Amino acid sequence: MTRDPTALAPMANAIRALAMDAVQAANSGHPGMPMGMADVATVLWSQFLKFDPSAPDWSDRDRFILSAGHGSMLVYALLNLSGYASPTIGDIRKFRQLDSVCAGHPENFLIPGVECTTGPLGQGIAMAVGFALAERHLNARFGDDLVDHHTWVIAGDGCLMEGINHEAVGLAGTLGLGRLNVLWDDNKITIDGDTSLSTTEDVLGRYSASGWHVTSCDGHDFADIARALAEAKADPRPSLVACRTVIGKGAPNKQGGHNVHGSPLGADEIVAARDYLGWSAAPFEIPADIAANWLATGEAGKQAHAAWTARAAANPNAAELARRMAGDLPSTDAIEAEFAGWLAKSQKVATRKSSELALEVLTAQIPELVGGSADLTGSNNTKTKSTPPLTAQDYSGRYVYYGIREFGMAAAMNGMALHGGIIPYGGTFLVFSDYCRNAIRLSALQHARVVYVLTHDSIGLGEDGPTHQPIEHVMSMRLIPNLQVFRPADVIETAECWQLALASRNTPSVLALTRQNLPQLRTSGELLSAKGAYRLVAATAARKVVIVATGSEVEIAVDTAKLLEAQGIGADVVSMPSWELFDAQDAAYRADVLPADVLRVSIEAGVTTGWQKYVGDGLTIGIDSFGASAPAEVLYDHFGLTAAKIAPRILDRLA
Ligand SMILES: Cc1ncc(C[n+]2csc(CCOP(=O)(O)OP(=O)(O)O)c2C)c(N)n1
Ligand SMILES: [Mg+2]
Repeated sequence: MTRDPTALAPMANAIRALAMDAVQAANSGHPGMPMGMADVATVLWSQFLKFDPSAPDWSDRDRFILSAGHGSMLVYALLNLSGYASPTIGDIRKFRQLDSVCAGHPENFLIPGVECTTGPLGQGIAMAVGFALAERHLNARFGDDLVDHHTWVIAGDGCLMEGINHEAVGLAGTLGLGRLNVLWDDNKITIDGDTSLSTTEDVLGRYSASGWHVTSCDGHDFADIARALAEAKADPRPSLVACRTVIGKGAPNKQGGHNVHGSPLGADEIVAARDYLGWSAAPFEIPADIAANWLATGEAGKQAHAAWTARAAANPNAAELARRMAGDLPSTDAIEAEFAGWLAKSQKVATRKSSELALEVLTAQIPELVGGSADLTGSNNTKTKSTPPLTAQDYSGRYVYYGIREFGMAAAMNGMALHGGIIPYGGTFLVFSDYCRNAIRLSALQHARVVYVLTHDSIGLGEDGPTHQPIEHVMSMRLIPNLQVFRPADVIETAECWQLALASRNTPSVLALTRQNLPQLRTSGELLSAKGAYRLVAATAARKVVIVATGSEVEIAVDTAKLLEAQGIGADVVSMPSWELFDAQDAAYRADVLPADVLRVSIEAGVTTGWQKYVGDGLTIGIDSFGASAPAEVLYDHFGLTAAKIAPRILDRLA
């Protein structure tokens, strides 16, 4: 533990030097934030943060989240200086270049010590809420001996201005997440200039009103920083520490101005900064005594890790915690046996209800499933008997009442998934996926196993009308890389899609589910949804048509095929619960399911753009306008989505 200011100042200057030199070498990047927060970060890492650089995956480490991701050089410098294997000085020299792990913004999949990907402002702090919640939940289950850590966040003015910040602050306050400590880089500067251009908010007052502990410090006074951080750590409420700082501190002619936010200092200013800071070392060189002081910051954490390892060795629950943290599922035999029994049942239920039935089985067998909804529990069907409420009074619960905070919920779920030990799922209406879209995108980018239960997935929701009826949503979700979008057609496919979602360690999933009841179409077959699409009904007469459909429209496809067969036209029906999984099949399978030598027709109650990929110049039947307010059956007829209206169109095309 280093408290000597004469040692701390050069340590902080090492961060400044690396930041300004790396940004200069890249001729791109953000020196202002790392230089401004160097002093605060040095105190945090040398006196408070619990970490073992030799074990970046140690489950009981404190989590450090750089919400102000544009200041990525700060975390790269901290990890390198404190002795993590990655990034190396070579990586830092190649900051922002293709072959360096030091990407423009910190990416969790490139460097083990980077807990989450940040850059989209506000989401780091919102993910931190999930990290802090995961810690309390696992602590309630496994006890202080195994789970006892803090979540530390550095956030900027931008993070605190973004709307998602309000959701995160409200959630953390309500859940009493006292181990969440946010260090605000209160430099009163954003890209456009002084913060007074755009805000007059009493930030501390807002946090305080939301149940947070708030305090301030001089972000360039080591003793005052340590005082504030100790206060934050001790307070049982989540804490916000306003650290008054000067952006670009150390660049004598540029500090304090908005131009230092996101541009290299330039050769002359770097010379001036070296002089001002008394930093004579060459670029990317750290004097030995300063390097040694930095390496010493990991010592306390190494000892804490060793003590933890000894406790874990004697703890009968340690193996279960290790399983969960590794992301391995428990045995799924009982789940598979239960679902196999459903084939003979013929249940006619909405897929949102099917999802609830599946979740009853899954949550009973998989204790790491933690559910929730953004105030639509009864509509999303996300609550089960095995998931009692997770509250400030009882963190052992498994159901989070997120409130009307879709974006905050999605980001918190990312945080929980990335913390490890939890597989989060959460619900809202599919149409409101737009409210949390960037967090869904970050689930995919970060390889986070999060399951989005998005119900009311089409005009089939009926009377609530066009504001609530998704049209472009399923298709636009399919545009996000590394996101599995499932639209199951019945109770069997819904159970299969849940199984596939949970088995996908590094991929988030969306389940698009109906409000309206659907017949059970499948009575045989095992995990057919794993192929993404499969032949549900084979043509009886000579095959002239293949109809491919998803979700609630598979029933319509089956009825349409019957009308065609009655006229001697052979028609296959293909159910396609997942584009992504189908695209992953080999060419022979894909050609067999969707042969090019017959008329191919798609039916989906949403935009038709995109279906051409599977049906070529065949028919794409869908809805390319907003919906309307009416009962579901009336709307399906109005928009031409009935067998009686589709069959003649197909016959026309064949004629
Ligand atoms: C959601 C989002 N909107 C906009 C941006 C672009 N952007 C990056 S940094 C920044 C200004 C942030 O100001 P502040 O947090 O005060 O950072 P500082 O300038 O103090 O380093 C903006 C607008 C972003 N990264 N994310
Ligand atoms: Mg700022």
